[in-house]
Amino acid sequence: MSFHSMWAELLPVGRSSASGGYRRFAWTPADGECRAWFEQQARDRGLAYELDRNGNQWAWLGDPAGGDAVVTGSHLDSVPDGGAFDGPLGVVSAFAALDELRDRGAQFARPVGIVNFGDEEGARFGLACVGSRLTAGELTPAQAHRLTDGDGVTLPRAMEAAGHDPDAIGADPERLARIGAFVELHVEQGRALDLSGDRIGIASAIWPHGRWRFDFRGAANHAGTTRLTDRRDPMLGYAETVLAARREARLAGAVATFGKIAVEPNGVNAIPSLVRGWLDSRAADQETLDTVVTGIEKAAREHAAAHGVGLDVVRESFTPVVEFDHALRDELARILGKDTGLRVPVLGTGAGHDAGILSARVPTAMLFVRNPTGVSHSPAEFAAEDDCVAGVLALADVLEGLACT
Ligand code: HGY
Ligand code: MN
Ligand code: MN
Ligand code: MN
Repeated sequence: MSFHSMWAELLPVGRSSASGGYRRFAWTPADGECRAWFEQQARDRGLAYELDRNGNQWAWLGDPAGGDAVVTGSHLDSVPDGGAFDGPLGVVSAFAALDELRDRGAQFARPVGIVNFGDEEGARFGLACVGSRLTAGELTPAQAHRLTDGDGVTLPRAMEAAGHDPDAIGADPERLARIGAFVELHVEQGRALDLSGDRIGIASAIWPHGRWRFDFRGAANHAGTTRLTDRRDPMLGYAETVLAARREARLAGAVATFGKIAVEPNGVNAIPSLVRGWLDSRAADQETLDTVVTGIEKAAREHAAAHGVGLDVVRESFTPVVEFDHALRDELARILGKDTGLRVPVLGTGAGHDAGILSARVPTAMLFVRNPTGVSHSPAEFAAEDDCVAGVLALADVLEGLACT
């Protein structure tokens, strides 16, 4: 099966020798190596290769102009020190599943597409799913042009440096109109399949989730000479808000994470003037998420006031709940259960995906592959080889069921 050779080729790209984690940020050289790998796979298979206006890559078997293509794929970029599977498993499995169908002598009745969506993790510019959001028209070119990374490099400059025209970006309804169904295979980012003893699962929904920036503004001063009573230290308001977030999430059965912080002037011997913290919060339903975030913001304002510091809260991104297409979900369950008669587990997820962005415009489904660690966005993320192979065969069965006679 071609999965192993492709996996071995891709594995070293952007990998840290120290941690084993990945740093494949959008429009960086590592991202460029991944893109070159994708294009090579497409050309090696005689597929029609396209790089679209938003930096997403497509490989087509057949002419998708008819509008009923079955598309599969995922993303190749990563979070800082990310795992090997989140994204790449879906892209490598897509090519391997197509190879499997060709080996089976499958007769294609519909075009099949493979996609690598650009900048899914948002690790560099702070917004997830940039490639799919631009394509879906959920992100305007003006909004995208304002995205800036931690070094002050804007998205347009980064795109230009990678040889892509930033003025070409924008909604691409014609491209979406080509897609009759999109199926994303992804490593599970949890342990539900490990606990149920299944190799493969089908997604039911993606939790509503968002990112909020909390700016605590105090008074910079000398760490050695300023009495405690004279301080307006924003770090205290931030620290107490992190604990309040954990409390609010636990009470609501949701999740809330302050995983990223920026401090100014960021000196060991300087009381900060500004502490900027980013909250990622997710819940099974909108009402719960609203309750959690409202509770966190209320606590943050109280703590800020208690320490004489200012607070601004900005919602930077938000993705409403995604209920995947029921008919397509049930078709996947029928296809995958037809030989064994077994029910394939259907599970929700708190992780965002390009499939979540597309689902508002295209019938969309997701397949999950067992991750015995349940860990993701970390070098510890894992999927066993036989489960990866099971994922490829399941994806091949799904593509055969949807696109072949
Ligand atoms: O953040 C997420 O859930 C996704 O992995 N980008
Ligand atoms: Mn991810
Ligand atoms: Mn992912
Ligand atoms: Mn994703």
